Amino acid sequence: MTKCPRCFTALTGDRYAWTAVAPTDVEVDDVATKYHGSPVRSGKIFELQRPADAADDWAPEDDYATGKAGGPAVEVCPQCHFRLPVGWRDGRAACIAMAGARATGKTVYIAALVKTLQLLGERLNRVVEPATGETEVNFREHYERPLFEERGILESTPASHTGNPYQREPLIFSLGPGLRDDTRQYLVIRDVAGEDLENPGNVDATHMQFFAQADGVVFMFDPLKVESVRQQLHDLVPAQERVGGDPRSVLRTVLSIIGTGTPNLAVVLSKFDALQALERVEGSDWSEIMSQRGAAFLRDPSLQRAPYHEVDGQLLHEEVRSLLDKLEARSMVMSVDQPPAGNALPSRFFAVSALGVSPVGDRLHDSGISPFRCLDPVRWILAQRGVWV
Ligand SMILES: Nc1nc2c(ncn2[C@@H]2O[C@H](COP(=O)(O)OP(=O)(O)OP(=O)(O)O)[C@@H](O)[C@H]2O)c(=O)[nH]1
Ligand SMILES: [Mg+2]
Ligand SMILES: [Zn+2]
Repeated sequence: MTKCPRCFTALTGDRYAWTAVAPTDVEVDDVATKYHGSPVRSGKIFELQRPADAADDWAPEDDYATGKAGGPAVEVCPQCHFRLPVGWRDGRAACIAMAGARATGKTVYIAALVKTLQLLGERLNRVVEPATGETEVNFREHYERPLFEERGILESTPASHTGNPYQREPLIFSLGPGLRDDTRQYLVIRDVAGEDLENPGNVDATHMQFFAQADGVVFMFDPLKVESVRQQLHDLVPAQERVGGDPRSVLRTVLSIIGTGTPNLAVVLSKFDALQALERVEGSDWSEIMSQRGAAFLRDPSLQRAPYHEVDGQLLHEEVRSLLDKLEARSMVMSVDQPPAGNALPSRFFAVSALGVSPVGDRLHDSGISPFRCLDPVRWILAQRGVWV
């Protein structure tokens, strides 16, 4: 069973919906509008429920949809009316939602992640590419070009109530056929604006409910938000202008949105290059921690071919847990272990650096981008979903 790439609701064999490929009449679609967060217009939606007395192998008749639509039809998600990519139900997708305060590095991470996934794909003999035209344009315009071509840092992701929030559309990447069978594999990522998660009023918003249905939530924690780290880094790396809100309250909001959902929760210490730079602060306790030989957080095995490396992952998990303690983030670790609502989620701690080195003002460092451990959180989630294992 796979999920809708927008609302992440499971697509079961009991409910189907279609619309005409080129509808003649379009009007405001209340359902799609709620899930999208701003007005969406659609053609008429034709729904079909499995009849109560249907046989086990029941499926819609081949020409049911075209008959209803009076011409070519496209399948849409019965829950949110998102147009499903061709053959979507036959594939296997891992659906991931990004989370974190403003400027924690979510958007830059996605850009670096996709590049690193492509490298891993080459080793696995798989092509990683946008699965839809929308993803191709969206990824190029908002991630790839600003970062890799213009070599600038990215703008804040626009809040969902403003002009053109590109993150309302999911990023859908095809990962090629499976490693053990021919099922097409996909990775769906939904970027979010930290601003939207810093607003607790969004807990009940329908357009945020994909968090509850996600296979994985990647929650980013920015070490530069910690005053003592910022002070020690003072002369070592350029200060960053954009600063986000309180990570603890964002985590609370995210956990409330998830409610009784059961995604895997990856808690990620982002901008790890900044902490690594602390090695150079002579005589400080951070310099001692960051120069420990043999620490998992100082090596990056994520491009190794084998599936997600469980032993390395657990080692890193314990190390990052103690780093978070040191970063005065113990209360965050506690709310992961004992969430306010529902049961503790399957969770793991990670450390990543999307850029590899600190940017200088609003430009990337001259040495370019060298992502560090970016694949780990996603490979952990993919492994739980049986994608690329
Ligand atoms: N040193 C360092 N800085 C980073 C890294 N990744 C991102 N940054 C910095 O953090 C800033 C914010 O990154 P974004 O990816 O735009 O943050 P975001 O979480 O998407 O922010 P919103 O869209 O506002 O929610 C960037 O402009 C960079 O300056 C990293 O790996 N290392
Ligand atoms: Mg962003
Ligand atoms: Zn949907």
